[in-house]
Amino acid sequence: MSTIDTSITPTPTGAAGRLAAAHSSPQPLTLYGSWFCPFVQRVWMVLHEKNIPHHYVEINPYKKEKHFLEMNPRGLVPTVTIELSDGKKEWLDEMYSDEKKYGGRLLPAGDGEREVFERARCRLWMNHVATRVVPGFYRLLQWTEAAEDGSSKQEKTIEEVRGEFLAAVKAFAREMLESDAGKGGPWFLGERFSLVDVMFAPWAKRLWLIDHYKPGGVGIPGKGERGEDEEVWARWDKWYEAVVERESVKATWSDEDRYIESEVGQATRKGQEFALRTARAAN
Ligand SMILES: N[C@@H](CCC(=O)N[C@@H](CS)C(=O)NCC(=O)O)C(=O)O
Repeated sequence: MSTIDTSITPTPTGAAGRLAAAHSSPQPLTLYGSWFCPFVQRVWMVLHEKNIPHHYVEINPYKKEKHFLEMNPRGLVPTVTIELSDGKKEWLDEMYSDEKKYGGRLLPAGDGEREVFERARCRLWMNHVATRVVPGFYRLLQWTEAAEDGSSKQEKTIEEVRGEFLAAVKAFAREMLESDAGKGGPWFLGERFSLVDVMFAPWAKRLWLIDHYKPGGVGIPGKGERGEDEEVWARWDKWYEAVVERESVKATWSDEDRYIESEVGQATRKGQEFALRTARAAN
């Protein structure tokens, strides 16, 4: 029998609670989400940015209920269902591309050399967020001291894990500072908000959790302590300050104290899942 705790605050609160309430009636597009989930926040932000009609349904992904698994056998949120009239299956930004009806495109559109190049550059950096920033965030947040009996030996020290995460953040900041489009800021593409910002935003908004839980915190050096990286981190500050104030980030954010309780819950669950898997593998 699994001992994994599936209890969690059941509904979004604060601004996110109001947003969910305003989208509580059926629409062709439904987002099954969890208020605490940063991957959900990405999709929720896009729906908000583009003003896409949708139905928001809160779900606890840890309770693998039958109707949820039928929609998504992986049993993960975000899960999006859509009733299509013409069988088109594309991504949200492309499907809702009419800029008169929906918000502006979130990736550079068009076939010109510049647009194609910029689109490819955006995808590269979205991939950087997915493969370096997000895993690095969790490795740091979930880092724990090795158990005294040596049963859960840490391969890396917290300084190493922090260093890897900071290197990924700094590379992102440096790209913004050094690219033609991004250097003036505040967004990755300069004046234009894009999917690259969406990809990173939910974790930027949660950086304080690392400061809350981990000795030494995120470790971004303060002004005047940045040596030759002064300009790079100043560019980071500009992006970070803009992103946490972005309307779609704030509108999809629940009451701050709820995140503490949920992160502890998630980390505990992950720890238990890991222990269960290891136990199974050992048998
Ligand atoms: N990269 C994944 C991430 C989604 C994800 O991990 N969601 C978590 C909540 S933040 C979840 O549904 N967890 C349920 C579980 O692990 O059983 C995806 O979107 O496919």
